[in-house]
Amino acid sequence: MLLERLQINPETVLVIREADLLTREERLADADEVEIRPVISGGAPRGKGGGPAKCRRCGEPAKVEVARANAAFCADCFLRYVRNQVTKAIEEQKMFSPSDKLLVCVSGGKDSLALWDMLLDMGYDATGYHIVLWTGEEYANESRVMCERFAERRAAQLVVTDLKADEGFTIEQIAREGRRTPCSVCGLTKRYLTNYAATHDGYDVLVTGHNLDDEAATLLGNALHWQTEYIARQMPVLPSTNDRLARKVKPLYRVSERETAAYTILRGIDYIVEECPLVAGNTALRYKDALNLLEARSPGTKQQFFFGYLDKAAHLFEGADRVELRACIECGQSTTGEVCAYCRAKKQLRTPRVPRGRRTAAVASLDREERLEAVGEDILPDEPGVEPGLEPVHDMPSVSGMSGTASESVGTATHTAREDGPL
Ligand code: Q46
Ligand code: ZN
Repeated sequence: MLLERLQINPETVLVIREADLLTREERLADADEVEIRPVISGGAPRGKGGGPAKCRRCGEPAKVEVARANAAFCADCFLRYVRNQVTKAIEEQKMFSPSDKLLVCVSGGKDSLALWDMLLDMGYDATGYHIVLWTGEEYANESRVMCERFAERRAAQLVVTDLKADEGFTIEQIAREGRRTPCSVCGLTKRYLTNYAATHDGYDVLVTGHNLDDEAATLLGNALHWQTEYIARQMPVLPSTNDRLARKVKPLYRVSERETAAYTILRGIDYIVEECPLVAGNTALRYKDALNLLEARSPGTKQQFFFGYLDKAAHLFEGADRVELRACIECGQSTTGEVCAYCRAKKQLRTPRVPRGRRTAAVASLDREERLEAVGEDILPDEPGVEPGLEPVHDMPSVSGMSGTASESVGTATHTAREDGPL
């Protein structure tokens, strides 16, 4: 009723009262204070006859409704349901084994922290990796704090790269100078730095927090533009094809954004609720919006779309992403040309501004090259205009010579750029 009165689609939010989740049947007292937290996506069934929903597994009053599974769960059974989805993803897709060293990209957002939490609970050797992107002062500080607090609480190892201190630029600066779209450079930077960290610091697998909503939105964007080479790369596992490319996996691809949000709340994990200040430029949002409309009318649409692609269509695109790779002459990372897109982008930051009339053409041509490279090196944008996950796995370094140093005091480590680096 409250949500109806506020004209809020209940499928896109979670209602929280004193760190507890409320289902839509629960009544509020006048004195109750509730938080209506936007989480995007999801859905919910009512109990039989319109009564309160019961947990499908144990029959206790439900806490979380999962419309796409036509089910509702109590807190314990919901956590179990989410973990089962992740276990199924890891096992069915042969993502990694208990002996592998995992590097988990963490942004401070709900998806990546929920995933890190689950992997640690499952007993994996999972180190977190956070890049301070500086898409906004406050946002950057808070995101880092969320990751550090989580690492401390779980006594887990966290590696941090500070873009400003270690690489000499900030995404906010790029947004301000207007030479490139922030999300385009940000996506490129994250892919480059995560790949660097994974391949140079001895990790077997790079793990990202892309969820079902992210994957369905990316697939929709790619299908609308028939970007077959990007469609071919939209798999939950991207194998390493050479020692400069990390194996990448997405264990949350079976879990929706609303479900990871509910998981973090029920587990008492603090995450950064605010969106990245530069998110307005993220074109994946419009595909997410479109899918949310469909999901609200037909729960299960996103799952049907993405799982259907994996089961029935992915094999049709096999090989569409094949390109010849070589080592970047500047940094040694894989690239389709002489100089990789990251090195080119960094150089461009140092060059004089493009005259106003020529700026569009210059930016467009660089983006086009990057898009071509993305097919081969997977360090660049996943697909034109569609940035990976809204969650900054947010969704990172591989310049030969970069090094990581562990900080003993808080269990974190910082990558530092080499002094003779491209910047
Ligand atoms: S962090 Fe970066 Fe996202 Fe912010 S600037 Fe865009 S890509 S929105 S996933
Ligand atoms: Zn390079």
